[in-house]
Amino acid sequence: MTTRLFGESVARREDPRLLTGQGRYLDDLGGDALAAAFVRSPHAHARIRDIDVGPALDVPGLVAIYTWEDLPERVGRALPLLIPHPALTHGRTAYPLARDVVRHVGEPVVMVVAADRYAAEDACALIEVDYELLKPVVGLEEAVQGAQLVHEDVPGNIGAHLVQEVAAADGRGAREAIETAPHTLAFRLDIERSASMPLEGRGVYARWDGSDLRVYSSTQTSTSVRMAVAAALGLPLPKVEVIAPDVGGGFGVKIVHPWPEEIVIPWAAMTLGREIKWTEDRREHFIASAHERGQVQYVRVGFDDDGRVLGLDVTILHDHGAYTPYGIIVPIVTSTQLLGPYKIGAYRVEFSAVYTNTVQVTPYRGAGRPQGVFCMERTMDKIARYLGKDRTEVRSANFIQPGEFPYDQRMTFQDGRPLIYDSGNYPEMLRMVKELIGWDDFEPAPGRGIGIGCYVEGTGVGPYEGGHVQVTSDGRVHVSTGLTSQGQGHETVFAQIAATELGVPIERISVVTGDTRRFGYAVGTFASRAAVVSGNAIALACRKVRDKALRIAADALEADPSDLQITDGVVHVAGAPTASIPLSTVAVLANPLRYAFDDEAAKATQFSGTASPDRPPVAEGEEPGLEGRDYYSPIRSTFAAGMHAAVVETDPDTAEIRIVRYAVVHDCGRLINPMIVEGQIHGGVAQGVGGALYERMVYDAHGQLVNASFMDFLMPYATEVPRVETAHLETPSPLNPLGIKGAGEAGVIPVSAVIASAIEDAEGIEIDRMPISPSELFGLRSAHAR
Ligand code: MCN
Repeated sequence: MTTRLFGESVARREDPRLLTGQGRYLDDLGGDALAAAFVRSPHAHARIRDIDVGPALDVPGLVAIYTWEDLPERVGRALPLLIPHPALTHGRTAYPLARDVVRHVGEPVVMVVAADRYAAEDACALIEVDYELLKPVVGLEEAVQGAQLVHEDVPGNIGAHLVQEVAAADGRGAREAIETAPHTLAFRLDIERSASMPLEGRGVYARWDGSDLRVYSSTQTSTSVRMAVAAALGLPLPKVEVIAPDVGGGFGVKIVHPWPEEIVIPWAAMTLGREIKWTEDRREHFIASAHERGQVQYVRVGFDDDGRVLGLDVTILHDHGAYTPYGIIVPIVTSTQLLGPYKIGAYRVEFSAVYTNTVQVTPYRGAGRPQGVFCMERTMDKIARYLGKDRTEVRSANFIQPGEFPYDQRMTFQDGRPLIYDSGNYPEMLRMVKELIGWDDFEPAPGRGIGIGCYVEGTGVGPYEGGHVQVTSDGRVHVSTGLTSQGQGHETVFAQIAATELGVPIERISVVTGDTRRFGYAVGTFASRAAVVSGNAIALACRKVRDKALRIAADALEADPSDLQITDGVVHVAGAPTASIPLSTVAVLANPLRYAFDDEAAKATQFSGTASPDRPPVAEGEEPGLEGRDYYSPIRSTFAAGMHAAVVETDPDTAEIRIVRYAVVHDCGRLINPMIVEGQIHGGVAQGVGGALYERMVYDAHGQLVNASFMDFLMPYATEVPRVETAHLETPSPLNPLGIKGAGEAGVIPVSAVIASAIEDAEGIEIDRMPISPSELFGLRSAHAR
């Protein structure tokens, strides 16, 4: 049957369009729009004494120049703090344009609008901002000394401090359990800053027609941008539409809503009555969007002779940059998800979110999990090394067993709900990954090592998503959902779900995402949630439509709905394909205002069921049209899991690190499209390789990001990314109707831990930092030899 497509590796339907240059990205729109450009702070920390726009006023093509003082009160307010938390006692957000103090290089200070980007940039170059320099706070150690403050009213630069502690079954706390354990270890882990680096940066294009505002944004959250813009501009929600066109990658950075540019550009478009567009350049992306990952972790662990963890105590210093627009979600995720697939006796996780004069931190693919997994997996490796045991044996000794689900980690998850794992099979996963990489047959040799890393990932977080499904009288099915797409393949997978649920060939199904004109209530694409939350919502909406189609068809065919099924877009009596009616005809019947597009549909009028004189044309309780809408709101997150293993070789002279093999076993519940999931994993692993070996944001003592270009910021090329060998395990989630778990971030999460594990095996030197470069490895070798 052509319509049972759930679980099939259907080729990505969006690719012919995207790969032949027919995608419509932000910068493809608004060819006639005015251009915006920004004067951004060249200093990490300074007070604005004066802004002189005079020299720029003669630039040909200049239309307008705006500073914070030009913004109306409502527009100029500090940007919203999106996810407040009781521990975030000193949350701080920026103003759309800097008000009096700039707190990182790149902060927008002045907006220029001009006929084109050249003129706008020329004007920017002539605007003189007089700054009083303040001492910048750079580096976690310096920040927590508190001698200089990023925000004058935030003592010690501590924005948030949270301790989460879970006692052992005998009531002992983590510190006591560690002190009384047979063995203890203590160590420090350093994780450097990195960032989402989508091919397409951010961008906004706004137009006002005198009554309504339309905003295009390269965003992961169009519905939330809409709410933010409407609120800031004082417009009723129906007067604002936000559309995410094709988006060339997001990886987390486009989750923030609103970005300053998403407020000031629509406002200026309204004020001037002109279309205005801005597309971020790469340098702006480096210095004025968001980073992530940077943490220092102090770990103490107590364990028994088998390597079972009796107590774990982790203290995290999290570099939050200058602002906390997205709350403290990243360190919260680190501290809850570092527990991984393990039963830990007693644990205590403490973090401080620390302000520095650097770009703010918001989630980047993995969002705190790579740091947590690095912590726990380094711990497992160190225990194994200490006890002289195989690293997989120590992991096995700590695994949650298949019969123990649902497993309550007795902590609060990032959404405020209990941290309960719904399903999984970690011992089987370990067996699979060991077999895939050949763990037991691996021949150790100097300069050649094997490593492993395990993780669990809470996916499909709420609060909700919706789906709308409409069958039109030409037999086509139009699916829409409010969340956005950045390359995940949603046009394909959501069509697969609809094809399977409705029994319609996929060629007749189209999918629209991220357009508030089509679907106004949605949360967004992040935290590996689209498949679970929108996927189930679309399935539920399809079921409504299917039920309605069967009711109408039953009437027409004088059959019982329970005897009907839909195959290849035709409703028929089960086992009697000739007693049938096409869905296109059902769609015509569903709307008594008949308009037949073709002969087939015209024939629908021969069915008299719905035209009975003693019934209203639209039956009671029904609505006209063959369409339906439904929402799915998960009770709590569903937990995907994975185990990766790698073989690396290190050069004895240059300390170059080469990944020779990379194996992944992954469990995201029922797979909608295995090929797409594998693509997601491959992409994630590539980003993970960047985090493990290459990518870091290098700030100097003045708070200047010295490697803010692709000339200097190392990313892996295809030549550095290994072939990824993948196998799937499917433990369906009992929490949602389709039994699925998320997959979008999985690939990136354990890579640094896996590579560190393998380098350590190759070199016999402990690796406590990510990334690790050849020169650092060389330095560690020299130190080790002394
Ligand atoms: N999928 C599936 N079967 C499952 C689970 C997922 O077939 N059991 C498919 C989904 O249908 C979807 C893809 O795998 O096509 C990823 O699904 P999901 O885990 O729901 O993740 P989201 O769709 O919510 O995407 C968000 C996730 C995140 S958080 C980041 S960051 C990220 C990522 O996706 N950013 C990306 N992958 C990206 N891929 C691209 N190309 N570009 C980005 O910016």
